[in-house]
Amino acid sequence: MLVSVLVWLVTAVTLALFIVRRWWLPEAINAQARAWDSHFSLTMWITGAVFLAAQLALGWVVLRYRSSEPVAAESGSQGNNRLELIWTGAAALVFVGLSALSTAIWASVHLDKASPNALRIEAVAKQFAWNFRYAGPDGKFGRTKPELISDSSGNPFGLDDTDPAGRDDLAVAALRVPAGQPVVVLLHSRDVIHNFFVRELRMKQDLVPGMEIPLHFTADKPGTYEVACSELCGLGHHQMRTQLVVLEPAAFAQWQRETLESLGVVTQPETR
Ligand SMILES: [Cu+2]
Repeated sequence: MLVSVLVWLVTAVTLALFIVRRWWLPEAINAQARAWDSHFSLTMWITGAVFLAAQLALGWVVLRYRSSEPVAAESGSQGNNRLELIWTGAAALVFVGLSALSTAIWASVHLDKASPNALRIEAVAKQFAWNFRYAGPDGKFGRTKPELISDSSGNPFGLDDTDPAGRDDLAVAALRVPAGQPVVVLLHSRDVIHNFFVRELRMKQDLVPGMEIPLHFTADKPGTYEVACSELCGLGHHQMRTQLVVLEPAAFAQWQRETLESLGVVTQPETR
Protein backbone atom coordinates (compact mmCIF):
# COMPACT_ATOMS: atom_id res chain seq x y z
CA MET A 1 0.00 0.00 0.00
CA LEU A 2 2.90 2.26 0.89
CA VAL A 3 4.54 1.56 -2.46
CA SER A 4 1.50 2.68 -4.44
CA VAL A 5 1.25 5.86 -2.39
CA LEU A 6 4.94 6.48 -3.06
CA VAL A 7 4.48 5.92 -6.81
CA TRP A 8 1.63 8.44 -6.90
CA LEU A 9 3.57 10.93 -4.80
CA VAL A 10 6.59 10.81 -7.10
CA THR A 11 4.22 11.25 -10.04
CA ALA A 12 2.57 14.30 -8.48
CA VAL A 13 5.90 15.97 -7.63
CA THR A 14 7.28 15.30 -11.12
CA LEU A 15 4.21 16.76 -12.83
CA ALA A 16 4.19 19.74 -10.46
CA LEU A 17 7.78 20.60 -11.46
CA PHE A 18 6.68 20.84 -15.09
CA ILE A 19 3.44 22.70 -14.38
CA VAL A 20 5.01 25.32 -12.07
CA ARG A 21 7.82 25.96 -14.62
CA ARG A 22 10.15 27.22 -11.94
CA TRP A 23 13.18 26.09 -13.95
CA TRP A 24 12.30 26.61 -17.57
CA LEU A 25 13.76 27.72 -20.86
CA PRO A 26 14.72 31.39 -21.22
CA GLU A 27 12.49 33.56 -23.39
CA ALA A 28 12.58 32.80 -27.12
CA ILE A 29 13.72 35.69 -29.34
CA ASN A 30 13.05 34.47 -32.87
CA ALA A 31 10.31 32.74 -34.82
CA GLN A 32 12.03 29.36 -34.98
CA ALA A 33 12.67 29.34 -31.24
CA ARG A 34 8.99 29.99 -30.61
CA ALA A 35 8.10 27.19 -33.03
CA TRP A 36 10.47 24.87 -31.15
CA ASP A 37 8.86 25.85 -27.87
CA SER A 38 5.37 25.01 -29.03
CA HIS A 39 6.62 21.70 -30.42
CA PHE A 40 8.38 21.04 -27.12
CA SER A 41 5.16 21.80 -25.22
CA LEU A 42 3.18 19.45 -27.46
CA THR A 43 5.73 16.70 -26.80
CA MET A 44 5.53 17.38 -23.07
CA TRP A 45 1.73 17.29 -23.03
CA ILE A 46 1.56 13.98 -24.91
CA THR A 47 4.33 12.24 -22.99
CA GLY A 48 3.09 13.80 -19.74
CA ALA A 49 -0.40 12.36 -20.27
CA VAL A 50 1.04 8.92 -21.01
CA PHE A 51 3.31 9.20 -17.97
CA LEU A 52 0.38 10.14 -15.72
CA ALA A 53 -1.81 7.30 -17.01
CA ALA A 54 1.00 4.74 -16.68
CA GLN A 55 1.94 5.83 -13.15
CA LEU A 56 -1.69 5.87 -11.98
CA ALA A 57 -2.15 2.36 -13.39
CA LEU A 58 1.11 1.18 -11.80
CA GLY A 59 0.02 2.41 -8.37
CA TRP A 60 -3.39 0.84 -8.83
CA VAL A 61 -1.94 -2.55 -9.85
CA VAL A 62 0.39 -2.50 -6.84
CA LEU A 63 -2.55 -1.70 -4.56
CA ARG A 64 -5.05 -4.08 -6.14
CA TYR A 65 -2.81 -7.17 -6.32
CA ARG A 66 -0.90 -6.73 -3.11
CA SER A 67 -0.42 -9.78 -1.02
CA SER A 68 1.16 -10.47 2.30
CA GLU A 69 1.85 -14.03 1.19
CA PRO A 70 5.09 -14.74 -0.72
CA VAL A 71 4.27 -15.40 -4.39
CA ALA A 72 5.98 -18.12 -6.38
CA ALA A 73 7.93 -16.75 -9.32
CA GLU A 74 6.36 -19.14 -11.86
CA SER A 75 2.85 -17.92 -11.22
CA GLY A 76 3.67 -14.54 -12.75
CA SER A 77 2.17 -12.87 -15.79
CA GLN A 78 1.65 -14.89 -18.96
CA GLY A 79 2.02 -11.82 -21.15
CA ASN A 80 -0.53 -10.41 -23.53
CA ASN A 81 0.55 -10.15 -27.14
CA ARG A 82 -2.35 -7.92 -28.12
CA LEU A 83 -1.56 -5.38 -25.39
CA GLU A 84 2.15 -5.50 -26.23
CA LEU A 85 1.34 -4.79 -29.85
CA ILE A 86 -0.96 -1.89 -28.96
CA TRP A 87 1.41 0.02 -26.71
CA THR A 88 4.53 -0.65 -28.77
CA GLY A 89 2.65 0.52 -31.85
CA ALA A 90 1.30 3.59 -30.06
CA ALA A 91 4.77 4.54 -28.77
CA ALA A 92 6.28 4.13 -32.24
CA LEU A 93 3.50 6.24 -33.73
CA VAL A 94 4.08 9.04 -31.21
CA PHE A 95 7.86 9.03 -31.80
CA VAL A 96 7.62 8.99 -35.57
CA GLY A 97 4.72 11.46 -35.62
CA LEU A 98 6.44 14.01 -33.39
CA SER A 99 9.65 13.73 -35.38
CA ALA A 100 7.75 14.23 -38.62
CA LEU A 101 5.98 17.27 -37.17
CA SER A 102 9.31 18.89 -36.24
CA THR A 103 11.01 18.47 -39.62
CA ALA A 104 9.67 21.77 -40.96
CA ILE A 105 11.32 23.68 -38.10
CA TRP A 106 14.57 21.77 -38.50
CA ALA A 107 14.58 22.46 -42.22
CA SER A 108 13.92 26.17 -41.71
CA VAL A 109 16.98 26.40 -39.47
CA HIS A 110 19.44 24.03 -41.09
CA LEU A 111 18.37 23.40 -44.69
CA ASP A 112 16.73 26.59 -45.95
CA LYS A 113 19.01 29.23 -47.41
CA ALA A 114 19.36 32.60 -45.73
CA SER A 115 17.42 35.42 -47.35
CA PRO A 116 19.61 37.12 -50.00
CA ASN A 117 19.47 40.48 -48.21
CA ALA A 118 20.54 39.02 -44.87
CA LEU A 119 23.37 40.84 -43.10
CA ARG A 120 26.46 38.67 -43.46
CA ILE A 121 28.70 38.36 -40.42
CA GLU A 122 31.80 36.22 -40.30
CA ALA A 123 32.51 34.34 -37.09
CA VAL A 124 35.85 32.77 -36.26
CA ALA A 125 36.22 30.62 -33.19
CA LYS A 126 39.49 29.51 -31.69
CA GLN A 127 40.63 28.11 -28.37
CA PHE A 128 39.11 29.95 -26.43
CA ALA A 129 37.59 33.04 -27.94
CA TRP A 130 35.09 34.32 -30.48
CA ASN A 131 35.66 36.96 -33.14
CA PHE A 132 33.11 38.48 -35.49
CA ARG A 133 33.70 40.46 -38.64
CA TYR A 134 31.37 42.89 -40.42
CA ALA A 135 31.91 43.88 -44.02
CA GLY A 136 31.27 47.57 -43.27
CA PRO A 137 29.48 50.14 -45.47
CA ASP A 138 30.90 48.75 -48.73
CA GLY A 139 29.22 45.40 -48.03
CA LYS A 140 32.37 43.53 -49.03
CA PHE A 141 34.65 41.49 -46.82
CA GLY A 142 38.31 42.29 -47.32
CA ARG A 143 40.76 39.61 -48.37
CA THR A 144 42.25 37.48 -45.61
CA LYS A 145 45.39 35.39 -45.51
CA PRO A 146 46.02 32.68 -42.92
CA GLU A 147 49.68 33.71 -42.53
CA LEU A 148 48.56 37.18 -41.41
CA ILE A 149 46.47 35.83 -38.52
CA SER A 150 47.87 37.27 -35.32
CA ASP A 151 46.01 37.75 -32.08
CA SER A 152 48.81 39.76 -30.49
CA SER A 153 48.67 42.42 -33.21
CA GLY A 154 44.87 42.46 -33.16
CA ASN A 155 44.32 40.68 -36.47
CA PRO A 156 42.42 37.51 -35.57
CA PHE A 157 41.04 37.17 -39.12
CA GLY A 158 44.34 37.63 -40.95
CA LEU A 159 42.97 40.69 -42.75
CA ASP A 160 45.20 41.81 -45.61
CA ASP A 161 45.38 45.62 -45.38
CA THR A 162 46.49 45.99 -48.99
CA ASP A 163 42.93 45.15 -50.03
CA PRO A 164 40.78 48.33 -50.06
CA ALA A 165 37.61 46.26 -49.46
CA GLY A 166 38.96 45.43 -46.00
CA ARG A 167 39.52 49.03 -44.87
CA ASP A 168 36.03 49.33 -43.41
CA ASP A 169 35.83 45.77 -42.08
CA LEU A 170 35.01 45.65 -38.43
CA ALA A 171 36.39 42.90 -36.19
CA VAL A 172 34.88 42.64 -32.73
CA ALA A 173 34.57 40.13 -29.90
CA ALA A 174 30.80 40.35 -29.30
CA LEU A 175 28.13 39.60 -31.87
CA ARG A 176 25.82 42.55 -32.52
CA VAL A 177 22.80 42.19 -34.76
CA PRO A 178 19.93 44.50 -35.70
CA ALA A 179 16.54 43.43 -34.34
CA GLY A 180 14.00 42.18 -36.83
CA GLN A 181 16.50 41.85 -39.67
CA PRO A 182 17.74 38.56 -41.08
CA VAL A 183 21.39 37.86 -40.44
CA VAL A 184 23.59 35.01 -41.53
CA VAL A 185 26.58 34.13 -39.40
CA LEU A 186 29.30 32.37 -41.40
CA LEU A 187 30.91 30.04 -38.91
CA HIS A 188 34.60 29.18 -39.09
CA SER A 189 37.02 27.53 -36.70
CA ARG A 190 40.75 28.08 -36.59
CA ASP A 191 41.64 24.98 -34.64
CA VAL A 192 39.24 22.38 -33.27
CA ILE A 193 35.48 21.84 -33.40
CA HIS A 194 33.58 24.49 -31.43
CA ASN A 195 29.85 25.07 -31.16
CA PHE A 196 27.83 28.24 -31.47
CA PHE A 197 24.96 28.10 -29.00
CA VAL A 198 22.47 30.76 -27.98
CA ARG A 199 19.75 29.46 -25.69
CA GLU A 200 17.28 32.20 -26.58
CA LEU A 201 17.59 31.32 -30.29
CA ARG A 202 17.31 27.58 -29.47
CA MET A 203 20.11 27.15 -32.01
CA LYS A 204 23.23 25.11 -31.83
CA GLN A 205 25.71 24.67 -34.64
CA ASP A 206 29.17 23.16 -34.80
CA LEU A 207 32.09 25.14 -36.22
CA VAL A 208 34.36 22.78 -38.10
CA PRO A 209 37.92 23.63 -39.15
CA GLY A 210 38.19 24.01 -42.91
CA MET A 211 34.48 24.60 -43.41
CA GLU A 212 32.25 27.64 -43.68
CA ILE A 213 28.90 26.84 -42.11
CA PRO A 214 26.18 29.47 -42.47
CA LEU A 215 23.62 29.86 -39.69
CA HIS A 216 20.78 32.29 -40.28
CA PHE A 217 18.25 33.79 -37.91
CA THR A 218 16.21 36.90 -37.28
CA ALA A 219 16.34 37.94 -33.62
CA ASP A 220 13.42 40.22 -32.85
CA LYS A 221 13.83 41.10 -29.19
CA PRO A 222 16.54 43.63 -28.26
CA GLY A 223 18.70 42.52 -25.38
CA THR A 224 21.95 40.88 -24.40
CA TYR A 225 22.22 37.11 -24.52
CA GLU A 226 25.03 34.65 -23.94
CA VAL A 227 26.88 32.89 -26.72
CA ALA A 228 28.49 29.83 -25.19
CA CYS A 229 30.79 27.38 -26.87
CA SER A 230 28.90 24.14 -26.56
CA GLU A 231 31.55 21.68 -27.67
CA LEU A 232 34.19 20.54 -25.21
CA CYS A 233 37.14 22.09 -27.03
CA GLY A 234 39.98 22.07 -24.52
CA LEU A 235 41.02 23.14 -21.04
CA GLY A 236 39.68 26.69 -21.40
CA HIS A 237 36.34 25.58 -22.87
CA HIS A 238 34.36 26.86 -19.89
CA GLN A 239 35.53 30.43 -20.48
CA MET A 240 34.82 30.43 -24.21
CA ARG A 241 31.82 32.68 -24.21
CA THR A 242 30.73 36.00 -25.53
CA GLN A 243 27.53 37.97 -26.05
CA LEU A 244 24.86 38.27 -28.65
CA VAL A 245 23.61 41.86 -28.48
CA VAL A 246 20.36 42.48 -30.33
CA LEU A 247 20.00 46.21 -31.03
CA GLU A 248 17.24 48.31 -32.55
CA PRO A 249 18.24 48.86 -36.21
CA ALA A 250 19.01 52.57 -35.62
CA ALA A 251 21.20 51.74 -32.61
CA PHE A 252 22.95 49.05 -34.63
CA ALA A 253 23.72 51.51 -37.45
CA GLN A 254 24.95 54.04 -34.90
CA TRP A 255 27.19 51.47 -33.22
CA GLN A 256 28.70 50.47 -36.54
CA ARG A 257 29.27 54.11 -37.57
CA GLU A 258 30.79 55.13 -34.25
CA THR A 259 33.06 52.10 -34.05
CA LEU A 260 34.34 52.70 -37.56
CA GLU A 261 34.89 56.39 -36.82
CA SER A 262 36.85 55.51 -33.71
CA LEU A 263 39.07 53.41 -35.99
CA GLY A 264 39.54 56.39 -38.30
CA VAL A 265 37.33 55.04 -41.09
CA VAL A 266 35.19 57.72 -42.73
CA THR A 267 31.78 56.20 -43.34
CA GLN A 268 29.97 59.04 -45.12
CA PRO A 269 29.36 58.04 -48.72
CA GLU A 270 31.55 60.00 -51.08
CA THR A 271 29.67 62.53 -53.14
CA ARG A 272 31.10 63.82 -56.34
CU1 LIG B 1 35.07 26.02 -28.00
